Amino acid sequence: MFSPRLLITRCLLFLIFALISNNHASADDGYRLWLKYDRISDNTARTAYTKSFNFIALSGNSDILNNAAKELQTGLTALLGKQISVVKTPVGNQNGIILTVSTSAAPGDGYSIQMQSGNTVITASKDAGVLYGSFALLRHLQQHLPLEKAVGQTSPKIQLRMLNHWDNPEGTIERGYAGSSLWKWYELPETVDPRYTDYARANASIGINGTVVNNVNASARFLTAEYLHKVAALAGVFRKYGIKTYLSIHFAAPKTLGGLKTSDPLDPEARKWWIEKTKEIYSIIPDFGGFLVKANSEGEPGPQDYGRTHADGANMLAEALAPFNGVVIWRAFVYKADPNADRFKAAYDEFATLDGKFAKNVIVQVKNGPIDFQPREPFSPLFGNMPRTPLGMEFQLTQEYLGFATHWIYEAPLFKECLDADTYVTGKGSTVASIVDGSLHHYPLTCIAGVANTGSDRNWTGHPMAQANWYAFGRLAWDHTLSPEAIAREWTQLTLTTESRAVATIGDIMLRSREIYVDYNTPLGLSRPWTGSHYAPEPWQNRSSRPDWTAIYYHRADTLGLGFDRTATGSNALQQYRPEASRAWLDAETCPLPYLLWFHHISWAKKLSSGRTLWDELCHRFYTGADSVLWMQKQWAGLKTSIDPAIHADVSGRLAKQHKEAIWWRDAWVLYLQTFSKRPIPAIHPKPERTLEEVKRSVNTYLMR
Ligand code: GCW
Repeated sequence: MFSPRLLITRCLLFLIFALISNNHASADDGYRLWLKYDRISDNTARTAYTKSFNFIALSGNSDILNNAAKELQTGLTALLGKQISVVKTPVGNQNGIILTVSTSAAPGDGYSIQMQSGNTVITASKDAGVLYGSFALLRHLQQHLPLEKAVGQTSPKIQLRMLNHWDNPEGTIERGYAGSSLWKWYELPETVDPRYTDYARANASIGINGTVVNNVNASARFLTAEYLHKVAALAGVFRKYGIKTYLSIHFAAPKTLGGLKTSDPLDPEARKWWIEKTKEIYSIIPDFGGFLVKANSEGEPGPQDYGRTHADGANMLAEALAPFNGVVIWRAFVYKADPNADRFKAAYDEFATLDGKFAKNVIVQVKNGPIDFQPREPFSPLFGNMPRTPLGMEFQLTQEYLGFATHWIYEAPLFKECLDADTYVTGKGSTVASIVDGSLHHYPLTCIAGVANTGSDRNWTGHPMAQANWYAFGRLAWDHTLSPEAIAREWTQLTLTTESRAVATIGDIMLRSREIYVDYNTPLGLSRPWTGSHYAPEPWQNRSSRPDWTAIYYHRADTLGLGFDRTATGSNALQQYRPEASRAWLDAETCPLPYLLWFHHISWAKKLSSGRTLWDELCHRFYTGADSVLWMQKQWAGLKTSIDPAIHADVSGRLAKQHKEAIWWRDAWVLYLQTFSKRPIPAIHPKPERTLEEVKRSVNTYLMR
């Protein structure tokens, strides 16, 4: 029987359901990253934009320009909910977007956005600049900012803004935590996954213009014709978004692949082999970018196998690449198995004396810190000490030592800390950033690389919040003066929500996340590499084929105290810095606490500037760090109504695991260090619920998985 009441109830239920589902159209799987283009809910902003964008005028014709127009069209149509067409010339006196290329525009890859006679004009001197400007405009609109505020001009401070993928031919990723490789080598080149286009869009949207597709622990297989054609298929997608493709090479390829007797960089046959191979590469990938090289590092072959230097090796490759304007990016990540050496000093010792000996098209790529992507490191002393050799920066986006894809760490503060550090090489203000962007030493080539955190996981980075690290890297590569706060806000608005309360809360969590992690993982300047998984701290690891592959090598805990003496009474690594840069670090009394154990062996009972003894301060940090994850959880829980439910649940789960592990990691350190300090855990902290042996066992069980 027809019942009007039932009908009304049903209608109401339907309306409620429609409202809910419209709010979160469908569960968000994170695939769209920061390029969501959800319809703008702010009516005032949307109405204003709607009036301003009636067409997109593009007179030029190239893949990159067409992609710029296409992106604007897709983005605007979705953001405004109205169809906008791409035309050759502006339509009458209607307002629209005009895309133009002009030689007098912003230098390099830069662009300008101007308002002219009601039109929004994006001008650049290169097609890629127009693409970057188009993404910038979309970014602006996604934040619902007044259109006039988009006006301005910007050029990137660094020329080569690259991702380094540590992807292997069989589809695994070294230190990758978001699934397997994005590159489906088996299917390529016949099948080209549309995801490659989305990867390129994401990169172009933040100004990344280069990608090294394979692991620096390189397989020579990538240099075979078979693989070069696969790589060419990727390059074919990437170039349409202004991205050049590079390869990591295996230094011994002349021998292993070419069948030569030697790969000696001074051997004419080996040189010829590279010249021929490079010609072949350019015949297949005409705009190939160049080679990234890990040589004489962690067992990789290199010029030192033949008694030659890094410069000899790099210059051989540079010679082959020069006719094509290709570059060699030679990594400075080296250290020998010398039990008496300090790994901290290795890169400087091997490279500083080679300054000025590299060919013009060589960049030496230096990790931000002297050891290895630790949660906090002082800046590498190589920065500033090679004024005649372009030095590139290598950051790590994949969280090898930062809790993989489980722990939420926003890395922009870590990147900034290093970029803003003052080397004092030419006096105050000689920041690492001014070296990397070439302004201090007038480098002709400049480069910044991020070891990618992407993989085949639907949301690209495993942890939904780790997308922010990819994003922040690109934004800082473009402009290292941007603040981590501003980037966090921008990313959150583009990716998660524009609700101001939620944006503020998420920003707060992001900005504190790295410090919290440092506290429960490596406080006061502890470091923790060893050969293992690099996940949970295992400070007890004392056995390995080489001393610098143990954990005890780094923290140096003993009955007297803790920390690595790098002053004149120890390894004297501090001497590698300018006196003004190392002054505060030299003396344990003045050394800022975050760096204390990097440079000093401190006795357990020593009173620190905090007023606590070393032991009590360590306990304080480990406990506060682990407790602060609870704070992160609470903050996040309060955002339930502002965030897509799927993403909210995903992050909640990861935070719960992070909290559990923070306690476990705290316990691992505290219980282990207590065997040396012999001091009680201050009464204000609860005692660990397990013994050291139990903690060790749980780490082993974890590793067995
Ligand atoms: O941090 C270490 C990693 C290795 C990596 C190496 C490097 C690619 O543990 O997995 O190898 O650094 O940067 O070369």
